[in-house]
Amino acid sequence: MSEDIILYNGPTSPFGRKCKITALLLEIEHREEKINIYKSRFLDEFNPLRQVPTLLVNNKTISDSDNICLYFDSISNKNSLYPQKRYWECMTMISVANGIMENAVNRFIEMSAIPENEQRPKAISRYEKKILRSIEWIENKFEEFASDELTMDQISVACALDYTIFRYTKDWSINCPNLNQWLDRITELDIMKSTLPGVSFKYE
Ligand SMILES: N[C@@H](CCC(=O)N[C@@H](CS)C(=O)NCC(=O)O)C(=O)O
Repeated sequence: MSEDIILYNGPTSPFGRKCKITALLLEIEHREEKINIYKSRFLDEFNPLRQVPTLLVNNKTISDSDNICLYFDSISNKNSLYPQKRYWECMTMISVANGIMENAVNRFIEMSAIPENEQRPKAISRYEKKILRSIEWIENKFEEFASDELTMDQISVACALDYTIFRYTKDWSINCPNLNQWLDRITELDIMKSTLPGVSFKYE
């Protein structure tokens, strides 16, 4: 029986982009719906956190981008995106990439949705430090991370770096020349071009 798979996504979510790219690479048949998360009360029934991405498989919820990607990997006939030889390194790299996305999302919300006089400069600086420190950490591991085959940690890092550039800065590229060159190559791929961020909905 073929599954009815719906990927609820947002127009700019880096977590959602990671899932969409994974679905494309693994040739998972699915329908993607870009929703305004702030007005999507219907989602609460399926995911009480009301977040994108959320996946419905025949009405069963799979929440969190990591679970969604693992699910896609488990049902695909293609080679796994999780390399067995460096499995835990890959999982840790994915977590670091998720952390970059999380801090970049929080920073953006703090700076764009909160009145200027209520913004917390210390929180913003904390988000920025974590983002930049994580990117340098990845640069220092570049040799073990970069390979010809596109793996789940690479997809996650590409989404995290591209989102950092989209919402914050590309200044990290000065100290991270390997990652910068690598990202330039990756962003030329069709899967990256066809999943570029759109116009975001107003935070409310
Ligand atoms: N840990 C989650 C994070 C997802 C997440 O933070 N999604 C954001 C969009 S980038 C969201 O839905 N925000 C709306 C909200 O939390 O109210 C994942 O990996 O899927």
